[in-house]
Amino acid sequence: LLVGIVAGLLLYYATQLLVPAADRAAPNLFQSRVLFWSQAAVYWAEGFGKLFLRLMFMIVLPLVFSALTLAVVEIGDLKKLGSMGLRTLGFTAILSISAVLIGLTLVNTFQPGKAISEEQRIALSEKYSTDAEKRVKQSQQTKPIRDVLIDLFPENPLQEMVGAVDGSSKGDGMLAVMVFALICGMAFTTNPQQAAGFIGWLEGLQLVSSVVINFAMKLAPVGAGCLVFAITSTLGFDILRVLASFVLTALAGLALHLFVTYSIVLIVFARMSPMTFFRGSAEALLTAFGTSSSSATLPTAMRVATDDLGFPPRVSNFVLTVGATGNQNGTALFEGVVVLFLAQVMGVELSLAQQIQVVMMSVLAGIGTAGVPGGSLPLIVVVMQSVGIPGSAIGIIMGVDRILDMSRTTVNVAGDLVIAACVTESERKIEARNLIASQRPENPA
Ligand code: DAS
Repeated sequence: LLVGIVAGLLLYYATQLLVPAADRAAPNLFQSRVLFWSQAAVYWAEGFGKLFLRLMFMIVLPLVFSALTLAVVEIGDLKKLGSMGLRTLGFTAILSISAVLIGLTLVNTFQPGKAISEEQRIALSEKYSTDAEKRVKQSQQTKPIRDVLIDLFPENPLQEMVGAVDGSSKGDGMLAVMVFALICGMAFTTNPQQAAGFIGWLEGLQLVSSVVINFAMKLAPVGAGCLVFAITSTLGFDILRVLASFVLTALAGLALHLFVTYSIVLIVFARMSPMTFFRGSAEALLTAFGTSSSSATLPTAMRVATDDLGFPPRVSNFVLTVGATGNQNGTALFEGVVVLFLAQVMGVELSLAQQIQVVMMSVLAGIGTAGVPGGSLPLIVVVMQSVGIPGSAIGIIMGVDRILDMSRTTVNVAGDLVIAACVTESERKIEARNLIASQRPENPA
């Protein structure tokens, strides 16, 4: 990241300041060669950066479809899920929706993406928009809310999958695919034995997608560095100021959710002191921050939940396992922030209906995110493209994603432990009620 930034700034000021000055002093001495090599450097750096992004784009469809379908299958048939599962789902929905709303509120309030000039916005738009994505952008902004809801249910899922990227979809593109995946998941739960073969295929698809993401994230230091170099050499220091305000907005949202929302939920629903909770879960939260992976943190979270927080294993094992893949509050919040930020940077105005769509997709994408480093990035591209933001614009934030991934993973794991605390308290209340009922003397005949 630092190499990309420093090299980009040197190139920017060389081509913007030194070359014009040299031109005035000694015309055509060496400027053309400097300009040629600087353009060549940006050209190839940008090319490698786009190759890195393509690794993520290529697994968006299989990841979204397999992760969402399996998330529903893992939650299982709501009747069989039992009351503990329903309460876990309920808390997951409350925390995820509140997370996205915090993110959207902060970005709409502070507008971090508006801090660049109009010509810089045009330069970015030209650099990142393809014609197809411009078509999606126009189509999305004029649709009435009634049609947005109808188009959630695709006429032809395959066409929606292809159309989500090239702008040819009749419906809502990836949002329609997500709804299709949820419906498939619910259908599987009616007869998982007979559908076992297809579920196994989906598990393989999800595994392959996660392996490709892991590989892409190994290239991230170079890929993100190239993307930051290309954008910094084009826009100079301004883009760094914009990225800094984006990082601060995202971190503020995550901190608000971690320390305010979770504390309120712990006090109200778990009757637990936030200080006790954060002290007891410190080891799990530090592991999440260090690994940027909810899945890698799961064993530690399970041990911390029973040994340090005192939750019963049957509650914490269930809630944490479901939560590690299905409850990603930090990611949902981050998706709201990054999508709106990039819309501001790219000059894409989002209507209220589109922002509501971002909330729905961010909550769903939070369910479908793989608990690995950078697991949400392909899904963020999906949310972006569904509201007309060019998917490749995610390259703008790639350089600063690492610290944000560490932070949002910490919030994800904390959210799973908060739900375990709430479900533990509700289980205790149910047992207390059953005990009282069982001790009540039989009614005299
Ligand atoms: N790193 C992911 C996780 O492990 C979160 C993300 O990519 O947003 O939860």
